[in-house]
Amino acid sequence: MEIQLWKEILDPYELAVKELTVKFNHLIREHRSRGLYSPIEQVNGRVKTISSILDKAQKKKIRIEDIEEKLGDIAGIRIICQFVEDIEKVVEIIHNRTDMTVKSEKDYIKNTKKSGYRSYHIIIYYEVQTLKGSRRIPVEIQIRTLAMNFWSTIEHSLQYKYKGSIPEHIRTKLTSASDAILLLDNEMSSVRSEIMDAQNSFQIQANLVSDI
Ligand code: 0O2
Repeated sequence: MEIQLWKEILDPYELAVKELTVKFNHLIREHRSRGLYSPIEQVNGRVKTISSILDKAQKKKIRIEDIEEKLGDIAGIRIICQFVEDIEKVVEIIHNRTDMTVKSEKDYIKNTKKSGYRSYHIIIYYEVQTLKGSRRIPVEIQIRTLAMNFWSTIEHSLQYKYKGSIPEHIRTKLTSASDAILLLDNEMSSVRSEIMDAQNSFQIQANLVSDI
């Protein structure tokens, strides 16, 4: 398929990612400007590159004409939270929104992947307006803690480096690092309310200074 055609196909996905990034960032600002703790710490978005779309389609034996229907993560949003408890809150926010329809969910926090990967995935439908009218775009939202994100970013780079076949001795280290991340998240949860209080009073101070 020609590059130009791919660009046209991916254009509404780009729009969906841009709009959703703005909306989730706005949620962070809304919480903070009201002196409330934000369950979302950070938001990133991306549209899969053409080469990684084709790689994944080949791996999953998906025909080119079925890619849009069968690949749920062409458009992706990553929401990073401070604490595991915040993830539930974000899931609830997404369920309650009228501009996002939940298509499916995967809880890799309760059901950790064999690799040690943890994250909560939700595929939503999100409507965008294009020159050709409205389009319902599937978007995969990955929600995870800062610690889970640290692990998965490192593991993702290693998968890339070793082309998917990470050597056994490194796999063993990744498994124990994943266990350590679980412990770290649990420890942090036990001081969550103290940290939230400290951050709220810091935010209120910052708002007062910016009002002067
Ligand atoms: P990239 O480069 O991040 O886009 P399935 O439902 O299993 O048929 P799929 O799409 O593999 O299909 O679903 P899954 O398992 O929910 O994974 C989707 C995405 O989650 C992956 O996209 C990764 O971003 C992330 N992910 C899943 N498993 C792992 C893992 O073991 N380690 C890391 N680091 N990330 C993982 P891509 O397209 O694989 O990669």
